Amino acid sequence: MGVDRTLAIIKPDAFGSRHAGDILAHLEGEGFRVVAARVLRLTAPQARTFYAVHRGKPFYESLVAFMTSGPCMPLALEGDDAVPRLREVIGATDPSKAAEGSVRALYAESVERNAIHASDSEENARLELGFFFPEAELVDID
Ligand code: 3AN
Repeated sequence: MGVDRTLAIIKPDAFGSRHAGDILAHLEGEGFRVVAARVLRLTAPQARTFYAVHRGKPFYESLVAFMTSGPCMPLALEGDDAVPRLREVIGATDPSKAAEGSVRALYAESVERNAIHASDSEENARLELGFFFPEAELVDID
């Protein structure tokens, strides 16, 4: 275990319903520090690239449409054991199965409109952080 970084995205459902502040507070309350943040609207090519692992799945086109439907908020987060810890804090993909008190239990509407993304491995965290943030934009906290 060590301090490391991971990527979260507050998705268009949660950003549009003005829960970005609540979710940021929740993540900070769980010990994460924000080392970079943006607000942007993904283009279709960007969303397709970001979710390329899901290409061909039945929900892929709908996922791309949802992720491009409005602004979202990518966050670079730092914390102890950040990748697995953040997965735990956000809860299961399906909010009806997400642990009580997790971000998705609190703010997600459905399996697709599930409020937040989090990298699922250290390798993907590196790739996904690079997708949104040049190294120079990640601040040194200490
Ligand atoms: P997670 O976001 O928990 O890592 P993934 O990587 O399996 O889950 O799925 C990526 C995104 O695709 C989810 N956050 C969700 O928005 C969407 N998704 C996943 N599975 C489904 C599904 N069965 N039906 C609709 N959308 C889905």
